[in-house]
Formats: sequence, structure tokens, C-alpha cells
Amino acid sequence: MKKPVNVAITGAAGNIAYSAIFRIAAGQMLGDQQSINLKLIDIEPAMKVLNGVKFELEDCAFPLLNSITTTFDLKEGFDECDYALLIGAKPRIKGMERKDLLKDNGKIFLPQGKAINEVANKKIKILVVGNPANTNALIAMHNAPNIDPKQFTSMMRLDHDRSMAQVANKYNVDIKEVKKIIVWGNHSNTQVPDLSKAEVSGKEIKDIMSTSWYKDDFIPRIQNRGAEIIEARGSSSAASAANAVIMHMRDWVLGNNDWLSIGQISNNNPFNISDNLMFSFPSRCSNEVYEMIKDIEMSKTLDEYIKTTEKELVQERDSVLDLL
Ligand code: NAX
Repeated sequence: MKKPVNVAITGAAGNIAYSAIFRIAAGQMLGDQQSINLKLIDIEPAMKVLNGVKFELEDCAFPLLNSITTTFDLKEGFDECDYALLIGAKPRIKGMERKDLLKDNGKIFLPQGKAINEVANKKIKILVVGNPANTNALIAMHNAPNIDPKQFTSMMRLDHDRSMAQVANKYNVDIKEVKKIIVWGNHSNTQVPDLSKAEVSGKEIKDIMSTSWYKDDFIPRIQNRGAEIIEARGSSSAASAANAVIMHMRDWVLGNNDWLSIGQISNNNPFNISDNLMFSFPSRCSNEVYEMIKDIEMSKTLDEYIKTTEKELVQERDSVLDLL
């Protein structure tokens, strides 16, 4: 068994966290040899619920779970932290504009960035899930100048896995036969699911795919999948989002040579995307590092889509400049 590592989770009393925490404690994120100290963070009014989560964790008697802390104090939560899953955020309420949500949630990620900067392990790996995830990650990153910007990522894995599943369904193949999918840009309905390099059972999908299925069915399906789930369940994706959290971190830590979509700082990218955005690029993971896949050309047919998602991220960033 390896020496325990500290895993902080914000929004720990919420729905996504409830679907993630028990799997993390069971070893599905960091492997079955990695012992874990869980640091569960939420706001003060959520402490009673959070204690209930703690009781249930205790009742599971997980062999890998070394300790559980529940707190609303950021410095206590992020102290010596090796991994941070920033899930907690305010939901968008009826009538609220996106820019107001950005401001409200931005104010959550600024102090979190500062606390991480001050007390976390400098090699910490951070995944931002709370929406608007990309710009929240940018805010946290800017407020943590002592941490390498590459240690901050935003979650695009759910969009990536949704794309994989839709392609596997369409061509009636096992999910393992689907490769080289990319989701570019923002985790919003401007995201760009790209099949121009994708392969099914070793064959390039562009040779068999109909453009109308891709543009009129696949892209809007992926872009609006979150809304489709809310419509069906009456509440937003939780178990699938939790799964994406676990897969994103697992692959980053334990490696995955397949193409993945990771929201990351855009500086010095070869795809002509503006600097200083948290943008999703194709990536691979090995030796605890993710690397952007740079030796590919972005498909010209996606130009307009890419411009739209980039423009949205620029506008989001420019509306929170005071928080950066
Ligand atoms: P819930 O409303 O169930 O839980 C949110 C939790 O965050 C609550 O317990 C709340 O008290 C807590 N919280 C609020 N402010 C906090 C703060 N300052 N510090 C710590 N905790 C705080 O939401 P849930 O369904 O768990 O979703 C969480 C976030 O994930 C939302 O912003 C949601 O939009 C976002 N999502 C992001 C996805 C992605 O792919 N990036 C997909 C799923 C999800 O929509």
C-alpha cells in the first residue's frame, strides 16, 4: 500500500460528489494500492449533510480510506493537498443570465485558487467541474501564481465520453473500437465534437460518415446532451459526470495513450487559438503528465464552430477580468 495522498473535493455534499466519493474511496481513481485522506469541502449550511456522507463512508469500511475531514474552511481543506476536484458551484437559477452566473461562481473560484496557492502541495493536480468550468478554472489558475498553470484542468471528459458512446451506437461497435475523437473548446453548447480524425475498428470514420448525420444530428446531440438528460431525469447528470471526473483523474495519474479531451491553458498552442483561455484540446497522458497532441491539423470544415466556441470563452474571460 502506498503512503496516503490528500484528495480535496469541493461541493462534497452535492450530487456529483455523492456519485464520485465512494468510488474514489474504493480506489477507482488512483488505483487499488493508493491509500487516501479525503478532505470534503462544502459551505457551512451543508455541513450536516456532509457529515451524513462521512458516516456512510465510515460504514463502507474501505481499506484504502485512511482519514476523512469535513470542512468549510478552504485552508484546512486544501492543506498539503495532492489532488483537488473543484465540483462545488452555485446552480443557474431561472432568469439568471450567464454573465451573472459567471460573476457569482467566479467569486467561489478566486478564494479557492488563493488557498490552493498558499497551502496545497505545489505538484497538485486540479480538475474544475463546477460551471462554467473552463472560465472558473482560469480564475482559480490566475489566483494561484505559485502553481504551474498546466496543473489546472477543466472537465471535458463527459463531453468526450458522450461522443464516444454516440459513435459506438451509430456504428454498432464496441466502445473500445472507437478512437481519436476530439471535443474542442468550451464545456457549453458551443463545444465542438470533432470526428474528422476519428476511427471505428481501425478505419477512418470520415470515409463512411454522412455529413448530414454529423452536422445535423451528432453535433447538436452532444452539445445539448446535458439538457436532454435534465429533460429525462428532471435533474442534471450526476453519475455520468462523476464517472468522467474519475476517468479524467485516473488517466492523468495512471496514464492513457488514447486521445482524450482536456480543458487546459491555451498558451502556445499550434491551432491558432488565443492565449489565456481554458480550452479543450486533444491530449494524451503518461507519467502523470498530459500532453497536447500537436502534430495534427484542425479540420477546415470546423472553422466556424471553433471560432464560435473561442469567442464565447474570450467573452467569458473578459467579463471576469477583475477576478483574474
Ligand atoms: P449540486 O447542486 O448537487 O451540488 C453543488 C454543491 O456545491 C452543493 O453541496 C453546494 O453546497 C456546494 N457549493 C456551493 N458553493 C460552494 C463553495 N463556495 N464551496 C464549496 N462548495 C460549494 O450540483 P452538482 O449536480 O453536484 O453539480 C456541481 C457542478 O458541476 C455544477 O456547477 C454543474 O453545473 C457542474 N457540472 C459540470 C459538468 C462538466 O462536464 N464540467 C457536467 C455536470 C455538471 O453539470
